[in-house]
Amino acid sequence: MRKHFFSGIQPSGRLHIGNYLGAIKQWTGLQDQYEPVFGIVDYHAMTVRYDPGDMPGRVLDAAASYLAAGLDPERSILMVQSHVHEHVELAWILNCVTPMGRLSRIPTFKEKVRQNPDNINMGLFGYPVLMAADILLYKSEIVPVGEDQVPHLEFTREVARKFNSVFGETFPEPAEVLSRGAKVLGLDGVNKMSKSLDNCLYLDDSDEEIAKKISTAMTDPSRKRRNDPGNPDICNIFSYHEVFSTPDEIEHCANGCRTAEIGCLDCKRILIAHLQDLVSPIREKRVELLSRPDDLVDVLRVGGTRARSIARATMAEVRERTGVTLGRDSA
Ligand code: AQP
Repeated sequence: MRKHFFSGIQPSGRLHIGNYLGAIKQWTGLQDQYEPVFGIVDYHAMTVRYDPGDMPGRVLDAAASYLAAGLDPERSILMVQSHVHEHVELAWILNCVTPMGRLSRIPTFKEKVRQNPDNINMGLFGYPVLMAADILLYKSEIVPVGEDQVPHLEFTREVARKFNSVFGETFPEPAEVLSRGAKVLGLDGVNKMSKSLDNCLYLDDSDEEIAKKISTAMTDPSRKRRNDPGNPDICNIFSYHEVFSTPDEIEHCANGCRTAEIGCLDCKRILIAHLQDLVSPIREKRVELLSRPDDLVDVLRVGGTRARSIARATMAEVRERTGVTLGRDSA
């Protein structure tokens, strides 16, 4: 039997190439070795202000992106987090073995507080605990994620260890699996590419939008004129080349930039072609999938049922260990 692991993306906006490289691309390669659970984590997306009327559309949109980018609902379990209540039940139990001081030191919390100063809520504070529950509910031994999630994985291991030491061996300590492109910077060249910062190349951008965004994106800030030699090491566009271009193209761009033989636009043209090749088929497939929303809902419903049966087994064990079984039905 294939082992499970859980990984997910928030339906907090359109998915972007950071989500693709940090998560979805790796996921597609793990579908034979494991029976993965890929969640659309809507409870996580509630930690910032949102319009409830938008949520169903965002979930559908994420499902279409998952499928269009190559996830196969036969080999994987595609589900919505809120369809499996055990996620929040386990999160509560894990809350009770989590020191508050440890949570307050997590860098992503500090970052979100900076971004949402007027809405610092308990959900935001406890976000890593819910994420630990997502992962541990399926007894994940690995979790493919982008670099920004490494502190959350470290925290998840600590929570698993704490639970095991208090209540007995129950959870494995999951390891993060990072890909090439585990940290994609946004088009601003400063922050990580992020839905909420809208500094993204989206998986549904048109060829024209891709060309426009890359043509106007920041490069090496010290290269002011075409004839100035540049430094690829501090150029955001070059960091994209390192992920998307061939070794020959990377060398051509690095040397051409350092010697000023090529200008930023020459370098960008090569990148634009690669990005258009990546995004076009995903965009077209998404349109086709979104024209059949009922089929997408069916995929999520079936995935929810499959995920629930794994989650129920784990929670039965967790309730046993924590002593909350008296008078309960087994489910
Ligand atoms: N820029 C990135 N580079 C590499 N990987 C990334 N991921 C996100 N951004 C990058 C990876 O995508 C997965 C899901 O992320 P998420 O949507 O659940 O949360 P996030 O990391 O907070 O993504 P965003 O776009 O920044 O969302 P908002 O703006 O709503 O907070 C994770 O595996 C993540 O590593």
